Amino acid sequence: MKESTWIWLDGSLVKWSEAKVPFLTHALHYATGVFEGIRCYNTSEGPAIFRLPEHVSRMFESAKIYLMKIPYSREEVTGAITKTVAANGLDECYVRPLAYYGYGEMGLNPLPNRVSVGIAAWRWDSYLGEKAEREGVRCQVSSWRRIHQASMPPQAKSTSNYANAALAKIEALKAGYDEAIMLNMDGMVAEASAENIFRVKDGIVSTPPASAGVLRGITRDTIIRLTTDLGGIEFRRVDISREELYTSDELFLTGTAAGVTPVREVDGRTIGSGAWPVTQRLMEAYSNIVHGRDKQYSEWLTPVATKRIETISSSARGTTV
Ligand code: PPE
Repeated sequence: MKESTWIWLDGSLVKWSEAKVPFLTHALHYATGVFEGIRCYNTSEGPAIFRLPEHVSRMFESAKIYLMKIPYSREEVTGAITKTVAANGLDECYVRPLAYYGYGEMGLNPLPNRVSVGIAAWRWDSYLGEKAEREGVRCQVSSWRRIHQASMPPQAKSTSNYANAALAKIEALKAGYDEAIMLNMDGMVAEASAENIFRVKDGIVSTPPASAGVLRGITRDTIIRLTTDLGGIEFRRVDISREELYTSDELFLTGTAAGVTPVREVDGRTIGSGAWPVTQRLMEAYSNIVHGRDKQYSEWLTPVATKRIETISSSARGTTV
């Protein structure tokens, strides 16, 4: 991990190495946290965060599902995110806000504990490997099923959901694959461990609906919008079966961390002919948007006035949100 300098913790910037939590932090034991994954990209007009309001809204919605009260307003969290990116002097980075139940009482009821918020930002370039974008990734359909909405809310981006995702990811990596694709309890395709999935067949682009138990990805939403805006691409939100994965002309994954990544193989079956013209078109459009080269989407970018901070005097600490 490429460490940066500052982490925002409950209202102030603290040194990366000093951003520590007590061992009996509730969320550490019971996974009572909600989080986001956001990216900041370099544009010709300086660094800009992609779809920041949508990410902040999703975090507050995740908290609402869990009856968690984030002790800051959306505006304060938004301001704290841009401040963290700016203070670290980063032009391209990944941003991780986390709201979690802190130290106080043990036991399953999280409500007596204080809700803390932390925000880290660091350089995180390739998520699925250096060659993923160029060569595509190899996926395994997991033996672990995606959590069902009757047990856990899959649309909340909660830390607890990622124990399920981690089991699938570990299994795929140990079997020599790059990523896991999870089916839902009905046996239909849900999503990858940290990405949504899209299929291209006979020129039609499709992705499973939210009811398949997927996280409503913001990259997914961006790609859906692009299928309309680019023209000549038909889009459908439909359930996808396991065998439809194998017989796709193209498959690709979408996520903030992974971007838009082609899938080259699933369970030993090569996908399509090994060329991905539709995926490539969407990848290029996505890259132009996030890097501010397509002005039509400039409202999706929140500029950050980078102002690297070297030290913070103790009197300045804790004074600002
Ligand atoms: N599904 C899951 C399960 C998921 O974790 C992500 C994001 C997505 C879909 C795509 O959502 P979006 O980023 O809004 O397009 N996964 C985040 C966490 C990755 C991590 O390892 O941590 C991410 O990409 O930031």
